[in-house]
Amino acid sequence: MRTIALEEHFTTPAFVSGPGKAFIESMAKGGPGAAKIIAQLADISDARVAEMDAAGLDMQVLSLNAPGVEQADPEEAIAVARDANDLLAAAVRKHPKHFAGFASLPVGAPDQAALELERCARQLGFKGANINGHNRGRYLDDPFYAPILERAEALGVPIYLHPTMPPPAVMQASYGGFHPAATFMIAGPGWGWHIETAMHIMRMILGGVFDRFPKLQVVIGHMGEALPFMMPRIEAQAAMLPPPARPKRPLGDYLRQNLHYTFGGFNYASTFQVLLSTVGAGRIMFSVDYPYGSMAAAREFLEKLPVSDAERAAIAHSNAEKLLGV
Ligand code: GRE
Ligand code: ZN
Repeated sequence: MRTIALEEHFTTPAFVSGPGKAFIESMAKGGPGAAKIIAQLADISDARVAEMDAAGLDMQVLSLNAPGVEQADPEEAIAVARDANDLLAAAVRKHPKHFAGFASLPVGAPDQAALELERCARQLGFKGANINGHNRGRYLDDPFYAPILERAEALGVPIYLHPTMPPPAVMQASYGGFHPAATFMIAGPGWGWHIETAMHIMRMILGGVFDRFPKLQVVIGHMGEALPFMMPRIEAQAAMLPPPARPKRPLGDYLRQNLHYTFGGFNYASTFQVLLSTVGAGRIMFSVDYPYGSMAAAREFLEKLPVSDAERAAIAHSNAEKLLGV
């Protein structure tokens, strides 16, 4: 069974010494496992390919690690994104069966970001873009970012919305007051990253993004970032809003028409069931969240999912083949 993994990360030297410096340094303090992860991130060559072959993974669609260039000033973001995209394109040329690319975009300069997306899709053969959450506290429902969304829709490529740390004001209000490591965990990969991403999607829905760009497809990881769990409740609440505030469609429709989902290391059977019953197997796709997740563990989770063979094949590869053209 062909397996295509969609939330798979790498770093570049310019990212590690620039916009990724603080994040990588705080990760480096995370003990002995961290050094291995940092080394794995830097390799998009033969060692990664060998690990994929050993685990039975056919393709990784690669994206620059969080926090990407979204918190950098636009000039630096433009340069680091372009460099990362060129390095990724070279890796894809060298390993065309194993690797495909999601573009990094200088979202703080939306016209440039739209041009870079077009360059990546048309000239480098990338399959979409990866955006790491908010851009210095501003979210994609802000009309400022419309050129990026318009271009993605016109090119027919999805945007993978990857988590990032909440903006500083939210960090302070909601996540402060613990041991720094506990704050990182609860504001980050343990909880806040996911809630932040779910709220970003809710902003896009309530802000009318998918009404303005009805064909736009956004991919989120982590079995839907808690949205499927909350959907019956928020859909009922939103339906009672007065007409000018009420979304054009029932909220669940956006989840089934404008979003796709990946595992992202949430190899949890109960969470999968909620996602499956909310959106169906046609919108769920395999991913590892490498190197944070284990290729072998994700592959084993996929094999054991209580779904039909046809659904398993859809999740493993055919949904991604349709969405990305890989
Ligand atoms: C990620 O998915 O990008 C990630 C990190 C750091 C820790 C955990 C994690 O960048 O899933
Ligand atoms: Zn990730």
